[in-house]
Amino acid sequence: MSKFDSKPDAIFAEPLTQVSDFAFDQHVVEVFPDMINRSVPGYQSILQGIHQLTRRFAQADSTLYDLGCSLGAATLAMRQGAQGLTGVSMVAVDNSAAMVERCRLHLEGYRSDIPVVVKCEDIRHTQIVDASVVTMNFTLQFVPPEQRQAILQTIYDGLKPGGVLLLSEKFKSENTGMDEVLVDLHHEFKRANGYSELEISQKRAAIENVMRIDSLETHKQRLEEVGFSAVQVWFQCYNFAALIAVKS
Ligand code: GEK
Repeated sequence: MSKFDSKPDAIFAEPLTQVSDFAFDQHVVEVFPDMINRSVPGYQSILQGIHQLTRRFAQADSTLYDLGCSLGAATLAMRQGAQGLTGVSMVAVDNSAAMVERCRLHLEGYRSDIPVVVKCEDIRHTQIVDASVVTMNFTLQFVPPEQRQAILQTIYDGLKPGGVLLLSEKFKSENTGMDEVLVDLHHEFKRANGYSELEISQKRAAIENVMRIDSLETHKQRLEEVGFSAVQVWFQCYNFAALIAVKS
């Protein structure tokens, strides 16, 4: 699994007079691999799991989707997992032009028989057709909550029988006391990875309006409401979890 080359993330290192909403722009692209590895507990383990689960659930003559692909780390994990299957193609989608441009460059650096189309598109408009594996690795949390169900329905409808959605999200605990514990553990993780108190608090302020997180119960209920028959958390570290949802 590649960690890609990255400059160190120091985006929130200096005090800002006003913290603007977080955007996946060129500055973020430059530091993204460092940022996500130091901020998301278990990120590399989740990529490894996406590789394994794709190996298990990808079907011949189907399409694999990576929605919110950023620089293509999950795209690569999926592509490796599907190696050897016939008739497979991939679609990777992100609505940040800067991410998409860099993602295309990254993917060119790896050889594979499986073609990948990288689209600059809002995942709310992405059509899902003949899919066997659809991944949203920390993307749904950036979609307005009231629009999440419609995306999941489109994914469910576009999956073949036996196909799966691999959904990773930061979540909140429905128990307020426990939520505080999980949030504290995550902040300790960030401190241990070299982020200062200032960086942690400014990033928190920047992301507050753009990333609205649900509880695991809400995620599971929504997945079941759109039709998924089996929903299982397969990874969790603090307030970060990865789920698999199967279409029977
Ligand atoms: C990884 N999956 O490395 N449509 C398309 N893309 C979107 C949308 C949208 N509506 N909203 C946000 N994005 C990756 C990591 S990062 C997670 C995913 C994070 C894109 C956004 O531009 C960004 O590239 C990505 O979703 C979220 O496995 O930074 O916490």
